[in-house]
Amino acid sequence: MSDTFETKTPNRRAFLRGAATAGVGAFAAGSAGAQTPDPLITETQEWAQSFGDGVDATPYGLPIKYEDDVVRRNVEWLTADTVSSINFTPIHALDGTITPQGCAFERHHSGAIELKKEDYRLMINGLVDRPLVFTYADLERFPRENHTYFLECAANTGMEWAGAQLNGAQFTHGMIHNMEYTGVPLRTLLEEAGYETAGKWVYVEGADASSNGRSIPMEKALDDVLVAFKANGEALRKEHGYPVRLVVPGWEGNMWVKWIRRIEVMNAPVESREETSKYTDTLANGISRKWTWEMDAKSVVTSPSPQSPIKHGKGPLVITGLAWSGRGAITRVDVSKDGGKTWETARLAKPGEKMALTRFYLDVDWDGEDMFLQSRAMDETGYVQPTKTQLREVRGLNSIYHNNCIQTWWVRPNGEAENVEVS
Ligand SMILES: Nc1nc2c(c(=O)[nH]1)N[C@H]1C(S)=C(S)[C@@H](COP(=O)(O)O)O[C@H]1N2
Ligand SMILES: [Mo]
Repeated sequence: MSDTFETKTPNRRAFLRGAATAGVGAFAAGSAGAQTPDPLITETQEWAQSFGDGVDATPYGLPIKYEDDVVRRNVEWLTADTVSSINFTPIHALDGTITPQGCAFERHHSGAIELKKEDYRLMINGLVDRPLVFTYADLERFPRENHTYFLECAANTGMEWAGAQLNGAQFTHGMIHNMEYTGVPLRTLLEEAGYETAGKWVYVEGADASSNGRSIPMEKALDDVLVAFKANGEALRKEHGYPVRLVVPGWEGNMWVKWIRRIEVMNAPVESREETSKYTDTLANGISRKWTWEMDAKSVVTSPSPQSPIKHGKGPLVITGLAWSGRGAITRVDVSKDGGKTWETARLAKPGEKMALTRFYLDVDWDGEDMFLQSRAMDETGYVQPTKTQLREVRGLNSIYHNNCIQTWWVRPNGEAENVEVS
């Protein structure tokens, strides 16, 4: 099969037609030149000689053992311990756009807590007519909505500012996940409490020891923020804030407070730790820029990539990746095979959705030569994902957060890929 691939394929469709006749046809005719019979086809296999598992063998299903390398991973040297740490989504091994909760990256400042629904309370206080406390059961009685959004930690790709560092899309770009959330608009709860016109901000905090408090402008709070209790149809996992978390579409992950316990309506921001000494961007002149809430448009080729090398040799190759923007929908993604000299427009699996991951594909006939693979996202505001050089011109070299530059994978003739910098 791979021979046919490499020698006789002027284009993909011709290859697929050729395979159908050369392979299956030759067997049916028993013609000379047919390969050794394939026992996987001609012999009754072990799995067809006895019964498989009955229903209920696994009341809540897990991925099959052959996929057990598709897991979250952390980078040990990044943090001193795993309680205040981060791990990464295996984006190199996933397809489509929805991230299963079981492998969606986690970021905790003081560990993932266990909080029962019965013990859950959500307080709204401050500049409101009626301070209120909701139980979980109360929240379930408000009209709900479903929306799919990405959450990206502001530190995603943060280790790559000075040069190519981590070898894999999981590690360079895996502080992201994309889920379908079910929840109550924060606006509904604020209206229930009767927010006052002097209330220009909300301060949101979690029930964990870190509390992770953040100030959010009232305009955003009333726009699309959700108080969510389901993700991808099921209860939130403990690590993502069970039983209730905040969803702040398009804005940096730190604002998506997990185990949310209190929302205070205020006339000014709190200037908490998480919005001053952290999650600000130190510019070249040493001055730190604050309030960079929106995540700029960004993309990455997820395969081929260092953890997902090409194993089939030259010929038809599916190049794929993810694109997203905190300012709206992705409208276009370009892919370069030569480090940004020339670009081809990729195919979007479906039209980009606002503040959600978009899957792109570029189906190519690989000549087996070196490639410097890049992707470049554009969003509906006309914003184009910058190169690393363009980003450094504005931001200098002291930044950690909000690195949305174009990524390069050097794919070699043997199919292996490496993180390199082509700025
Ligand atoms: N209560 C609380 N909320 C939190 C955090 C936290 O440590 N505690 N971490 C924040 C950060 S920095 C990020 S990036 C996201 C991560 O969400 P996830 O763990 O579901 O991926 O949650 C945010 N919300
Ligand atoms: Mo984060």
